[in-house]
Amino acid sequence: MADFNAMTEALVACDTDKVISLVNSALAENTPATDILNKGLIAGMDIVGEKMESGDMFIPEVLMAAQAMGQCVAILKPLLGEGETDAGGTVIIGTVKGDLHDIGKNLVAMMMESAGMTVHNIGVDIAPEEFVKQINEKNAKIVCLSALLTTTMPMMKKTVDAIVESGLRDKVKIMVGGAPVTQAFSDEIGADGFAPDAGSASKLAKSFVK
Ligand code: B1M
Repeated sequence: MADFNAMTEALVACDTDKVISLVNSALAENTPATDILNKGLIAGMDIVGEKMESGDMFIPEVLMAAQAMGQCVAILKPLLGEGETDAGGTVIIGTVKGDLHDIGKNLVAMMMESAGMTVHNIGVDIAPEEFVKQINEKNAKIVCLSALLTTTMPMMKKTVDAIVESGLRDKVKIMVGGAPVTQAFSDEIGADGFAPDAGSASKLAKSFVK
């Protein structure tokens, strides 16, 4: 049986080789990729966050854990999809200006891609005007904004405002997400939808293009 606790512990210990080996063993035992992600890896990143907050882990260690997480996500990627194709719709996704967190945003992009959407993952620290430029250039139907910091949430509102000012608001659905973001915040800033995790983000995006 998959040892999710060992996976969590290895991630918190930044032991990349061990966590990868545990992920591979779990897959060999036919453990669902979503269980490995949620019960082993995301649980580990939550502990990393707590340790970071209490001063028991420092930025270089958090980065090492994040890199280990990224390698595991790459292993799980082909297995996380819903196996659907041709959901239609072009999506732009990025983390808002001032914010460098990308693991969750990349997971959302991955789930949408595997649901058959065309996803342009434009990175982190993206200014409002860059989102506008990309929506225009890619003729996107959906734009997804990610923020992990309470201090960068106001940048989501600035991005929504920039989209309104550009005249593109009626052409694009705006979705928001990230740990501190809520449905109430989404409503308050005039976004079209909030998703708490990658799976629900993918479902919501599909509902917008159907
Ligand atoms: Co940062 N960090 N960090 N960090 N970091 C948090 C977010 C924090 C909660 C840790 C803590 O103190 N407990 C805290 C924020 C506190 C707050 O604002 N309330 C924090 C802080 C303070 C900081 C710095 C300011 C620290 C410092 O420098 N003093 C700094 C800021 C840098 C910056 O961005 N300008 C910083 C830096 C970093 C690292 C660079 C070291 C690293 C990021 C590496 C990387 O991303 N490549 C890092 C990390 C790893 C974290 C934690 C530990 C883990 C984040 C993560 O990847 N989670 C995090 C603590 C935590 O979240 N528990 C923390 C796993 C990921 C799968 O979940 O990103 O939530 P998540 O994504 C989910 C959902 O939120 C949702 O779906 C995803 C999958 O289910 N989702 C969306 C995400 N985006 C979406 C977009 C959508 C829809 C859904 O669009 C529609």
